[in-house]
Amino acid sequence: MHPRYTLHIGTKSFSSWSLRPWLAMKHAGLSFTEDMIALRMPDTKQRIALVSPSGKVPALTIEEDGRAQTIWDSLAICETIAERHPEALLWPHDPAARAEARSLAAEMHAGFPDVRKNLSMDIGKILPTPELDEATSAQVARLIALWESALKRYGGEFLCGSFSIADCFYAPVVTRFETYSVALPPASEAYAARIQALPSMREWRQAALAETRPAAPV
Ligand SMILES: N[C@@H](CCC(=O)N[C@@H](CS)C(=O)NCC(=O)O)C(=O)O
Repeated sequence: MHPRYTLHIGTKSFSSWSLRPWLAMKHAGLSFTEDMIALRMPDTKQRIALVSPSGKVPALTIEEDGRAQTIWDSLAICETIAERHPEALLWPHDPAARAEARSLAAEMHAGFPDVRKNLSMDIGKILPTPELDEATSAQVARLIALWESALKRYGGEFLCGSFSIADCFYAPVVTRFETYSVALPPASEAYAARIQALPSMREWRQAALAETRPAAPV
């Protein structure tokens, strides 16, 4: 029996963590049910608690052989999907590229707190570039440096050659740089344009633009 996947995600305009495994699952060509829980609403916590033991989205429920299991956390979901669907090559085939892709995804997953706070994802909006403090500026510089270095080393369209989980992890950054008009060197600019042009990114963006936003954050 084929597994039945349900991906629990947050509001597409804001939920950068949800975008990552959603892109990985789309890239793997999987069919899955999407369960969107509106963030920043009075009942958000309560609704997430029903589907995710960590109280956060994304979470993936897999129903298979009469059992259901929930995997929470964006990186754990991507790893699980990569393991179950090796043919999708969600991690690069070459061991050195694979190790680098893992480092890139892990660095994003664990780092860049000031970029996440001060340049928060708000898909489709163009907002004034904020005055960046030292920590945020250093993190933006590191993001650009790691893109430039990976793009140069692998000479491909994506960070580690072909599209991988590393790209899923940096896709929200692409939208943040657009929203806050962060200037990029040519290779990074071209990379950002390639990510934005992916059919899956366009699909997510279109859905984000059609969302009803909360009148004020709660
Ligand atoms: N480390 C987690 C972070 C997940 C996370 O912070 N999710 C946010 C939405 S993007 C959330 O669920 N917040 C709870 C809330 O808004 O009540 C992951 O990688 O999945």
